[in-house]
Amino acid sequence: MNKRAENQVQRAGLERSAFWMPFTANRQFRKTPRLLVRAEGMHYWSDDGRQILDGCAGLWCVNAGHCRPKIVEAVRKQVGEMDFAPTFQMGHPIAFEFADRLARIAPKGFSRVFFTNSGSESADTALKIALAYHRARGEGQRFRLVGRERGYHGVNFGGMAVGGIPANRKVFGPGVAGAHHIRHTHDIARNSFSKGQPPHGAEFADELERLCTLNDPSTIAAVIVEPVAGSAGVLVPPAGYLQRLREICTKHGILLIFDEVITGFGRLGRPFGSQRLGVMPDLFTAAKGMTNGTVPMGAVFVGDAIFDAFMQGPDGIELFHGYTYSGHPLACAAGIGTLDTYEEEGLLTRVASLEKHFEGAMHALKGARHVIDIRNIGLMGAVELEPRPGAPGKRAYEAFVKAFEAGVLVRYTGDILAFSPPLIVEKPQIDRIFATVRDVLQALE
Ligand code: PXG
Repeated sequence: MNKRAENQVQRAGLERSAFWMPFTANRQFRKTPRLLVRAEGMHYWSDDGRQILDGCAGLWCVNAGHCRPKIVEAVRKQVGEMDFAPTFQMGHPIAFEFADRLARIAPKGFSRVFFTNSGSESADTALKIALAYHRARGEGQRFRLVGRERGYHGVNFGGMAVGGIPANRKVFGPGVAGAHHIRHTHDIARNSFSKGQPPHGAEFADELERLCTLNDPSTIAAVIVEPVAGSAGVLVPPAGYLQRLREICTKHGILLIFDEVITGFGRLGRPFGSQRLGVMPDLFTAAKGMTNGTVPMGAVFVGDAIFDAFMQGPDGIELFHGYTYSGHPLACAAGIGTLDTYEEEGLLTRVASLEKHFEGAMHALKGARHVIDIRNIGLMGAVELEPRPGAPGKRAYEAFVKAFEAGVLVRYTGDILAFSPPLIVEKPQIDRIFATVRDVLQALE
């Protein structure tokens, strides 16, 4: 059977397949499937044999590029040696080794790592650690959790409660009690086409003071924000905004959690976003780039003062929390292979040498058809489109489909196109991504 006929048979099977796809228009997809069958370096290959340049690191996770030999080899070796081992009241050396390697690249004062299996689990774990921390110190009345409009902290109940993307919340009932939100920082009217941190909007952080006044600050346990909001369309924090949040949290004894699931592992030119942005949280989450997307894994990095508070009191289990797969051997092996690759190739700081080029190539789209805003920091950026009247989201979706057909993978959310190529990207590949987007937009209604 030739390739085309094979594809048709495969695709016919998709119509009836059992796979309920996540965050996907399932019926629409089955009529016009996009299937990826192979990946290497900066590229995917589709089932019809086309090479596709990866403009978004899979889903913001494949920071070292695809199928990197050290990572592949580490996982292969581990799966044949020890497939699984529990981490409840026992352990295996590779989990300790990986945690120590992670602590070494974390900002000073974060020498403990709690393993999870995803960004969603990391967000929920961080929120639970915050609640348990206050309780351990005799402040169990702190139960409120504050997130932000347009924030994304995964899809589990805790992350959903503090998350701020309406569609991810609206059909799932009342959720977690005591969840509040401050406003998002997106302000195109004042900050359009900003490069790096936009100048206006530090005062948006003052909404936290209003919540404190309204609810009594001693009832608030934690504030969670993404240093740069990713999923909602790359919303870069205004200059001074995170500093202001930090000050208010410190003043009231509220823990500040950074969700670094996207900003971690080199995306902003430093190992973690906090280091680039110059503001330190009390806890921060990670996932995605932690294993280069190879094996699911996440983590919460815990500030020393918080960990120490748990290590007081009588002997016994200090935190009743964890997952069967916390510190899974395959994930740890993938993670160590990932850190080796990042370190050997200088990927955790490589963005510094690419950022200006990326910024220039993106902002050259100013004036291109439908474009109403462009923003960027590190190796993440967004191009916002004017919504088509009466059909919000359609234009960006069509741009995504057309770019895919033209051999470039981009993300879209609402009417925003998002870009986050692997950190191994070369300048001509950056140029190609944005040249393709320009052509696609030009041809789009
Ligand atoms: N926090 C943040 C900041 C994220 O970006 C999660 C938590 C949840 O991670 P898991 O591993 O549970 O999915 C994320 C995930 C997109 C997109 O298109 C973004 C994410 C996931 C899928 C798609 O922007 N971010």
